[in-house]
Amino acid sequence: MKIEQVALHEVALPLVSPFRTSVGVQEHRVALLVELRTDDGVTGWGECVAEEDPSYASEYLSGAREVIRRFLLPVLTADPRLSAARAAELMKPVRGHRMAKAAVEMALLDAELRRAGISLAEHLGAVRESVPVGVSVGIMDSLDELITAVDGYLGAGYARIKLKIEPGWDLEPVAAVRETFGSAVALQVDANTAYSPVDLAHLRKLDAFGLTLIEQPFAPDDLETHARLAARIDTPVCLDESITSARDAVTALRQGACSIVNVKPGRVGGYLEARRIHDLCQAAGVPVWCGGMLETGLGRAANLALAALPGFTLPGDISASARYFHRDITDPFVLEGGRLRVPSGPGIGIAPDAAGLAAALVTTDLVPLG
Ligand code: SMG
Ligand code: MG
Repeated sequence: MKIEQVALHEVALPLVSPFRTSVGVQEHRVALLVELRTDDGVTGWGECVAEEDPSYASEYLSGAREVIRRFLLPVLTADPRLSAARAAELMKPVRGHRMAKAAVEMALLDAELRRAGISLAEHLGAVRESVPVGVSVGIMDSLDELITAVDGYLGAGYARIKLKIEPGWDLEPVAAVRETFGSAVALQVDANTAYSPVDLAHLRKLDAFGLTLIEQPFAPDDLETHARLAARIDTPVCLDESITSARDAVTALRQGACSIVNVKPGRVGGYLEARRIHDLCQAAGVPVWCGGMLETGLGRAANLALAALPGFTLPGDISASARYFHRDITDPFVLEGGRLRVPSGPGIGIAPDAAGLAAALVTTDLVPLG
């Protein structure tokens, strides 16, 4: 396969409601899409999950665009034997920038699999046609507001609730949700690194609420404190920001820093590395689930393919399009009994619809290829 043309599109989609986490508030999802045409005349789509600001991760959208244009595409277009499977190795001389790499790899996978008539789900080893999904609920101004939001999501059928927490918004919101909706609701929390080692005793109080897991309470590079918490708390500790590769996952598990892994393809450099994490966790009996980055329908489609693998035993942050956007850039994903259907068409199984893309489009950059 040879890359003939690449367009980088920036799109902005207003969120149906602001999404607040311990690292900031988002009112729009601004995303970078990779549209890549190959010499076979096939078009592949990739989505870069980097956000506008380097607050969740060190990557950010305009930096990712620059890295893709200046460094990643040149090494890929120069290779006569380019394939999606070799892309990560070819891009290795560029250090880091995993979200940028993942977007390019996704577009290559989409193009290659479209041409072969194989779905990404089948290619990755999916075993399910639909998957149960959860919803991530932001930090709110009041407990009343939170209860109303959770009530709406449970009414819509979501299979589990994740509450964003931070110091000052943790025990009370969790207690309020448990008291209002009962112990049968699958409930978990995500701190996005908001706590420090002095909070160990405080976090142990979460054990009273029967949570599925606590996600990333401490800094990404602080495996030690995660391991100390894991040794002192009954609630399973899950890592998100700390895991940027399969090797990181092995290290974290060996150190006892987590017993569950949140797999985000963008964070780990692509769907193929994400599958490696799935494989090693499955072999070790460690549950994994698919994280979310407020993706458009493109990233959502690919995440559903990944979440259909057998080791994804917990519902992911892969909600219906309507949870995020008034209008997605693809056909919307709709909840059916707490589940989303895994796309079965070739490649990622979906593409932007022209009107949806036009409505969200901010800029298009045609990348000159050497
Ligand atoms: O896509 O439903 C979604 C969002 C899920 O909470 C979500 N993502 O840390 O897991 C996470 C966050 C990262 C993005 S907001 C900083
Ligand atoms: Mg997280």
